[in-house]
Amino acid sequence: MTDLEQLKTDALTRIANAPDAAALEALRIEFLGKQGSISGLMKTLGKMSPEERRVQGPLLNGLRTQVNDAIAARKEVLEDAELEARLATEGLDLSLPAPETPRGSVHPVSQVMDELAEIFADLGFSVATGPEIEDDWHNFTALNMAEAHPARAMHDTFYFPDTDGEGRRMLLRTHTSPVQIRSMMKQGAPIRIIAPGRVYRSDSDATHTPMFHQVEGLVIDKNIHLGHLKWTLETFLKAFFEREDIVLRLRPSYFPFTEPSVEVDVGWQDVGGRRVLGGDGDAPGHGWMELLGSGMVNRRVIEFAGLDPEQWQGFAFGVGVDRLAMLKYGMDDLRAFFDGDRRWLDHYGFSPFDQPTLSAGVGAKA
Ligand code: 2NL
Repeated sequence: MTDLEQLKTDALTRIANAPDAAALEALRIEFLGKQGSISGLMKTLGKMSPEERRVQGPLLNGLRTQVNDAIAARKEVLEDAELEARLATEGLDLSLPAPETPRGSVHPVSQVMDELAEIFADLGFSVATGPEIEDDWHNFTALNMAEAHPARAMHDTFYFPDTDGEGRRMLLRTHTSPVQIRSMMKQGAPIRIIAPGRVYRSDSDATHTPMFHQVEGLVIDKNIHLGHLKWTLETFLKAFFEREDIVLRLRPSYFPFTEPSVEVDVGWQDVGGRRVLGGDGDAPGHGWMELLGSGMVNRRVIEFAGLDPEQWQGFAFGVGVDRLAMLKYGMDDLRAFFDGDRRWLDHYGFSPFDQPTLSAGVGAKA
């Protein structure tokens, strides 16, 4: 027997008898690895005469292929045997619950914004967004807030040191109204939008954070009146709190951007020591809770936004998203909203798979 035949017999026997995957891998390295015996022989081809190479080349290539195939065949046998062994010994209890995959949760503020978008989409409103860094014209002037208005003061509003190209002071928006001004100027009337987002005020205590979330709504069309405002807010609040017995009380108020302005209270009742929204606030043991500000858009604001107030009118409202979330989901500390405490988020967070829908309930909890 030639050396080559000896090597082949030796290799194929040992491969066929390899007891496990590790032993088989060791054999692969021994024969076919970079420093392997067959690889070593392949390297000698280069030093041979052309005649000798013509004979040895096919022999060596054939050997390499045979060894390779033998390893693959043995590997399959070993894997089949291992699977058979596991099937014979391992039991699988299909009645056990699947292990929980770790996943994030939806913050209550985001959940409530999704719920509001869903409810207002059904009423024909689209969602509008805009910059959080604003100029004082869009944030104040266009909303009929005069140069001397107290809300413009440094101790209420975060200003940047610089101005824009037109000399306007730059600031962190104090409400999402500038989004609505921009939408009116860009798309004109009629318009039905909500503007959810972060807003900033220089304020910090147990019930105020310097950043909070607001949703404002705006309708501009022909012949819009307070009745449309009341119906829209009532429909929204009933859908949001998922109660038919929500009762509204409209109180005269003042905002520079609306005329007339109305504060909207919602009736609550005492249920086991807790205030639960619903019912007539004037009934014994009941009360009223202020929930939103609203009104008919001031004609000067319509003018500032480039529309003719003789032709177009409408209503607007604003509500704090953080407060809505606290009321609906029974959270008592506003500051916990922005602490980033995982335990709080695990407790109050929502499943990302549980999208609010009108048919399945906007506030469904996982
Ligand atoms: C509140 C409630 C409110 C508006 C916001 C608004 C927006 C435009 C025009 C007119 Cl573009 N109004 N938004 C209206 C009434 C109330 O917010 O308590 N704010 C201090």
